[in-house]
Amino acid sequence: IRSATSAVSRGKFARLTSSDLSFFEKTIGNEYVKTKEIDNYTMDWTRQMKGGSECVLLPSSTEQTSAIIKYCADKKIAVVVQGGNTGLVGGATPIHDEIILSTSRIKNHFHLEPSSGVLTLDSGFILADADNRLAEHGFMMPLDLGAKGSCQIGGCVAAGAGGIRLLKYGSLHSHLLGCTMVDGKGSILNLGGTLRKDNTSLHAAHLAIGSEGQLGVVTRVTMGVVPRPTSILSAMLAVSSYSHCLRLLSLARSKLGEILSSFELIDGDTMKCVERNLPLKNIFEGSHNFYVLVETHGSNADHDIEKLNGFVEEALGNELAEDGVAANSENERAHIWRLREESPLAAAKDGYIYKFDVSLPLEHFYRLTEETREKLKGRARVYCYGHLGDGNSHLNVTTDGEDEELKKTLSPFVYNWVVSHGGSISAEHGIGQLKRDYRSLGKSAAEGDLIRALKGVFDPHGILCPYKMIPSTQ
Ligand code: 2HG
Ligand code: ZN
Repeated sequence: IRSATSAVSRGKFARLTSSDLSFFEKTIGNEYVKTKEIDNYTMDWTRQMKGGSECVLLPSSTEQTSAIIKYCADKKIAVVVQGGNTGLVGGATPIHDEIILSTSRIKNHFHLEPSSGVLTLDSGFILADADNRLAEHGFMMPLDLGAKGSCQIGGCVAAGAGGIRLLKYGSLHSHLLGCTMVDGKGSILNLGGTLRKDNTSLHAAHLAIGSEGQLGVVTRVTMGVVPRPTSILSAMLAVSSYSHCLRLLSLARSKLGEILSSFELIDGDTMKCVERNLPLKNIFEGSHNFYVLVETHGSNADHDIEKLNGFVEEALGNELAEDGVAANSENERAHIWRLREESPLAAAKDGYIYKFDVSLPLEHFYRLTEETREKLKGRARVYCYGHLGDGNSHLNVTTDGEDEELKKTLSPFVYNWVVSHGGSISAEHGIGQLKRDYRSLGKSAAEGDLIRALKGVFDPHGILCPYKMIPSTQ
């Protein structure tokens, strides 16, 4: 098990003592201070990273969180904050012996204001559970992702999660109105508010988005939610070339307009991998070079069906697509989504996996896959799937076993390629520990200085999630 891209030495933090444990037990109750069977917390979801923490704390409120962090700041105990532990870059996984503060029990408060569609909820609510509760009132969480059954809303904010319908609804920056955050001194910060419009100050709550627990622990979130679409339609198209995929994206934008909610890509090698490694069949006969999954969210089924059929007919008519299937039932819809959402699982079953999550201008999007494939010919399998509509490629490379040479050379190759083509080395998964060595690539020195200064304001002792995205100011 690796702990990071490169080894990092332990900071000058205090070692946990039995009197620390007694304080925690007194503050949150014995049963919520776990010291045994904590592998599910010390190891990341991909089971590739593991830290040596000796305890997990499960506070149930902002106040308990504040008491813990205040104590840790006083004693210089390092803390890593963890939500549903579904991240892909080890941001919530300890590296050395940081104690783990889990937000799983902070899930009491849930309040929807139905006239405005403003929701305030505690950070430990699981995304799918929150969404199900909203469904009863005709609302929906604007974000959706494969990990929805386990990821928590606080973790989504801290990770800056993107997902599969960002194309229509926008990122969390479009929705977050306020949050409660416990900073690295243990102070409770109520940032922003509940209003959709409030330009009376800097939008400080937005600093929580993508902060990876390094500025504070998000304990409560206020966000705008969206009307639940009453008509959801999906279609999959088989496509011969990447340039045709791009032309289909333009066609989808013009033909589907405001109802276009997802435009996802699966390349031919990924589809073969899905069929080889999972009990899941392609919906098309024969193989194709690319597949795009299109989804619409609207409020009038007749109108949406007409639009989607018009799009598919035109795509087939002018030969932008080789084949096309519009899902006719909930089962068919689920099937085509499984092909896309289980692509990461299929790739992981190949053996050893090197994962990337990059943003690229669309003209370069697929060239990265082609050049990586060319470079690794005969040595590795290269897959590309992702959110084409957002310019977000999930490039995944697999080998039968761990390849030391590839581990050293592949990331620098991919990241330098991405930055030199105007992209970003992390589109939606973050930096965490996996990309720490590359965190300044493509960013100006001035931006780095500003972020380090902010870290110093929020967490002057550097105890929150050390060794990761923001270098310690200590
Ligand atoms: C997805 O879009 C997730 O499926 C995971 O962001 C991507 O694991 C991956 O490569
Ligand atoms: Zn993704």
